[in-house]
Amino acid sequence: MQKPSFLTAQEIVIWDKVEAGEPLTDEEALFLYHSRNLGLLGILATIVRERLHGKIAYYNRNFHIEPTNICIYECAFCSFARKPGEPGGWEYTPDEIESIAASYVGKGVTEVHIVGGVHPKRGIEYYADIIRRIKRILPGIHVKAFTAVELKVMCARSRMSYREGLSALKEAGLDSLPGGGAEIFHPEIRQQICATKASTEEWLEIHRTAHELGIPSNATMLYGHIEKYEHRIHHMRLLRELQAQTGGFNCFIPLKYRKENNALSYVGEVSIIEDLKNYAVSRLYLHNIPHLKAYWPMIGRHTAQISLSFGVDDLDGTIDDTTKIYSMAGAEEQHPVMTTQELEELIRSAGYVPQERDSLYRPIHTATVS
Ligand code: V47
Ligand code: SF4
Repeated sequence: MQKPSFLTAQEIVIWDKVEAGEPLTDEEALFLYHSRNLGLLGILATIVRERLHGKIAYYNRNFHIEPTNICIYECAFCSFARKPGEPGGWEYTPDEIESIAASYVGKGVTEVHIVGGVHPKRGIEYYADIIRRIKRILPGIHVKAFTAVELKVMCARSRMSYREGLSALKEAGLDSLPGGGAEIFHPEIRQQICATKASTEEWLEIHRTAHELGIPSNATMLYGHIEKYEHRIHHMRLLRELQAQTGGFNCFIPLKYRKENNALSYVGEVSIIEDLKNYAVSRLYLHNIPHLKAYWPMIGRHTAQISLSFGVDDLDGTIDDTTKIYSMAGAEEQHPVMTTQELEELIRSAGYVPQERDSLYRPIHTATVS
């Protein structure tokens, strides 16, 4: 692409690095976060996005199971968790989870995403049984399950090391890990928003172990609350470093903090401009993580559509209304569901080419029935 003539000296240096595919420094990422030139951020992120994926925008057909919202922790940003016996809490039995899975037989879904609260009593054996039951009902399904925060506690309950716990779950049919629980890695912020759950080092160790066992994973970042740009860059630097060692991250997912019904409500929410800026800087800084996902139930379908021009190449899935984490926190999509046709139309009308993918980003050309 022709370099515009109005760029400043520092913008020219960054433009040249982006075109050459060189990693940006922390200072350059900070400079971009402070830039008011949103158009330039979109162009730069699009150079990287199109080098990696052309005009393709991926989506998949998935559904969510949130086995329980009973949780031993009290993260300041969470609207979802309840203590045992508190109104609004739920715990599905394994039979109920089986019936949820059974309701998707023949519907062409390729992935189940399982994330929930950190239950005080359940260990690896319980969750391995759930995975086995789901795979018996939907044999072809990819099971992307359990954040590092959940895994830490279930391994401890079963007196297993991370390696032993993850190996047992893999044996039962676990295919990949979702990226949740990462929040913000910097200790100044982590201490204030989720002091007691898995630490940064534990989160990274669990993902490293998964990668070593051949279990790929995603990584998230909860942004737009009390953190500063420096904390976001520190977060992404740790991910970039682990990725350089293992190559196990498929995808990065920035999660916008939503403010309803939680203890951080007083900080409010950031603007859509901030969301787009954050996608662009993530795409530019995380040069070694192949995919950038806009999680549309969180930001709404229209912002997700614009995000395709700010570095995003994946709109996640045709999520059924089975996820409550974001609707309870005030996301616009109270019952998030989009059909394949709706998602494809959303992508096409933004000037991109829809491509259904499996959980490892391999194209699916015909409907797969599980
Ligand atoms: O870690 C909780 C977030 C995460 C709020 O891997 C909130 O494809 C915003 O793991 N505002 C769990 N975010 C979700 C998760 C996930 C989500 C999407 C895609 C993938 C993937 C994984 O939900 C938590 C936390 O960061 N969260 N409360 C809130 N009020
Ligand atoms: Fe529990 Fe997760 Fe909510 Fe924290 S974010 S309170 S770990 S459900």
